[in-house]
Amino acid sequence: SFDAENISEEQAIADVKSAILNKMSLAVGKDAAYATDRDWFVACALAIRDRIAHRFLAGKRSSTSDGKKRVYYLSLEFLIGRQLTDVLSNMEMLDVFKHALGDLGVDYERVRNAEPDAALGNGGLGRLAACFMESMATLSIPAYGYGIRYENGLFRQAIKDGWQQEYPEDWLAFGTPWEFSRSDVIYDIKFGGSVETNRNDAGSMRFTWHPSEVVHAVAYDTPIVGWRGKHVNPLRLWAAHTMDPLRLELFNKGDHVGALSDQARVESISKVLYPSDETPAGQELRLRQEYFFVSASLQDLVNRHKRIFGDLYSLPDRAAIQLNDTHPAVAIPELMRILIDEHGLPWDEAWRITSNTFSYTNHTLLPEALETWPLPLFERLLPRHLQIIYFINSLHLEGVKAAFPNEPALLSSVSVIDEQGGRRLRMGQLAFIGSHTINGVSALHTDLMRATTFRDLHRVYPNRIQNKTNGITFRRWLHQSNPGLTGLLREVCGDEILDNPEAIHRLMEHADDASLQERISKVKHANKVALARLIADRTGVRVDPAALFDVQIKRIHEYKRQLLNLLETVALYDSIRANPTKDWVPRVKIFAGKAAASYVNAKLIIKLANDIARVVNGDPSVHNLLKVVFLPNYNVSLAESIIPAANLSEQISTAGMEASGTGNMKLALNGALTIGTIDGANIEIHDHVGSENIFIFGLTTPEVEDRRANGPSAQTSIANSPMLGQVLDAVGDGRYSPEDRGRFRPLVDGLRNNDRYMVTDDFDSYYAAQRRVDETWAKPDVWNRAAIANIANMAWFSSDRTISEYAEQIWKVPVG
Ligand code: DL6
Repeated sequence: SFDAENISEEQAIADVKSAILNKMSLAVGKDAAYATDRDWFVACALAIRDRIAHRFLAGKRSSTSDGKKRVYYLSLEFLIGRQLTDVLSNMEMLDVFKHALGDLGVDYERVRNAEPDAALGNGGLGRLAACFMESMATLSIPAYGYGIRYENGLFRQAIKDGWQQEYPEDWLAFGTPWEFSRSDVIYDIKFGGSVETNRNDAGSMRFTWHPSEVVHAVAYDTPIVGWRGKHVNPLRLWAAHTMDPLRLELFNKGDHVGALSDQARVESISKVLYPSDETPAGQELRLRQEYFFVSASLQDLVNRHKRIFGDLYSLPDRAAIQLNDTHPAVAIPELMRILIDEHGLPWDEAWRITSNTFSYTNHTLLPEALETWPLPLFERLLPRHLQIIYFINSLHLEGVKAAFPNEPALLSSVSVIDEQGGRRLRMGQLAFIGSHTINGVSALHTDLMRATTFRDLHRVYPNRIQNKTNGITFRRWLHQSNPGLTGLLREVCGDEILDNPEAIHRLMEHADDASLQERISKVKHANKVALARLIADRTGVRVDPAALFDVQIKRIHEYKRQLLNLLETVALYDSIRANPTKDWVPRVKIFAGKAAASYVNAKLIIKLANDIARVVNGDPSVHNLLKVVFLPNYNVSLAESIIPAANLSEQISTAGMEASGTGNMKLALNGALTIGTIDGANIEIHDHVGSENIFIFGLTTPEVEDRRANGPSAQTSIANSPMLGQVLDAVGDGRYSPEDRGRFRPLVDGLRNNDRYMVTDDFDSYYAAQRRVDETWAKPDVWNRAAIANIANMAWFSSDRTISEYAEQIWKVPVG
């Protein structure tokens, strides 16, 4: 950008130096001589934030004056990670800042590492929201992200004696320099109470909600900078405050604790992110969080729309609201309430506006993860919304009855109310009915939505479901996290790759070129040396960067089948010991991921990984042919270190269960080969990179269904695989837990008696696929060529492509 400002590089560095020093003394309040790494981080962030602010305001002004349609992305999670490198790089100021700091005797890497990760999300869903925000800014789509400003993000994971321990993550303990607090943007959020019904003179009904509690939502804006800094969008996060922070009356009576307890209760709404992923949170506080951020966001956008356009009839033409999963689905009755109760619109008009404004993304079909709320709880917290939902549902069911008069059974499956097993509200049904478009996140997932979870709703509304395969931002996941590979790509394919990922395809022209293969492998090796150092620092385990780095990094969940990988690790360990002189491929199995704190089996799987690591790594008889590493506290920053160093990407979920996956895309883009099932976006990765460049194994989705229905049973699969039988015996009998021999019995018994995730059925085919991996690794030219083919063919997985599709086909907003 110094070019754009027409100044020399020296001048740019000098300007930045003085801006940083200025911030150090005037904002941080320190002398540079005494500054800590964190102080330097804050000074740098504030210095670059000043430059962003101008573009931020300009962007807001121009979309307001142009009356452009805006996108509102409502998400309970934004897994942003660190922002300094992202912002500097997108502002094209990274090198200037590095130089400026260097001149001041400060190492940029240390400054970068001083920034805490903003871990306002659990995993894929939250990280997708962060990639989407960056792509929307890059494509100059006027957009707001709306979410919650959690004081504590996803817990910090420590591993003690091999067990996961959870500690609070306090990224906000010392504030964050990125945000602008908007103490003037405050909304009342109401809860509880009752609804009064009256008829007005014209005979129509009027509903007045008398809440029993009112909470304040206060806005904090973080600017999200697009590539080359052309456009900046706000991520507006809401914090909860009490109306009356200290109830004076109580305080004066000496009940200091009582006076503050109300405040603590209210503010708990934005205290902590629910650490569940693919499992229902199901707590009152969670519903309060959902309504809290939805209501604040809708009041905010309705106000903005009215201010600019005068009335609310044109809302669908000027606003597209995307619901990131069902967590914000209460937005549908909330917008109806605002339009009807607060702005006096008739029902039909309000419904036209609402159903033409919302669209909904589904991220999982796991039945236990589909959100439902007990009616009594919902009614107690949101009595008016329940009335509205009942009315939406009755009109919807009337329509269904009229269209399908001979199918009464259809009604119970498409109803928002689940009448079985205690009456509950089904948020998926609500989101579907209130949206003009519903999308899945990979081709297979979308097909399964149509065929299973939403089969009947899809019959009723056959044109609503679309597919939008996920994507990742190449700025963070290639350019910033893998500068070595990016440099090489620029050289071979030209600088165009920075703006147009399709240009990376040019690499294919040189795929057979030995010198390119050599260079690609050198870049990978350098990244592996760095990761090996990190592994030694964090776990004490020494690994050889020349070994095959085999990584499985993601949330720990039974359907993702870390257990399958661990069982194969044990089988491999046994095979090496049985035949130590064979030409085994040296491997490092790297695991990282967090388990939901209450997920007993997932925590036991972490313990198993650590127990296996202890035995294998301590066994000199395997001669370093196998090492097992569990890296604690997986987060965005750790992913940025692991992904560029990976050779093999483990994407081994039970077919039909991983909606898409996005780690699979990041790893392939960085030249790792995938070993994977025919699941989620693995299928599209396979289509793009070609069968010879990916290791596919396992049952297909229909085969999984068939086995579930007709067998054979897990017992039979185990009986048919002597190797698996031995591994299960060893793990179940305590070979890896001599101090507590029964420790892993629950995992093994679970597989023997009810192998819901088909680990036993897929074991042999997975083991065989791993041996194909070994064979390929033994031919470096073949491996490197395949790595090149992966990198070269990943352009389609850019989140810029995904967002362009949302923009054109769902939101109807122009791109660029
Ligand atoms: O769509 C983003 C991401 C997918 O890539 C993963 O496959 C999927 O598991 C994940 N879903 C969730 C569901 N959480 N809830 N609800 O995180 O979404």
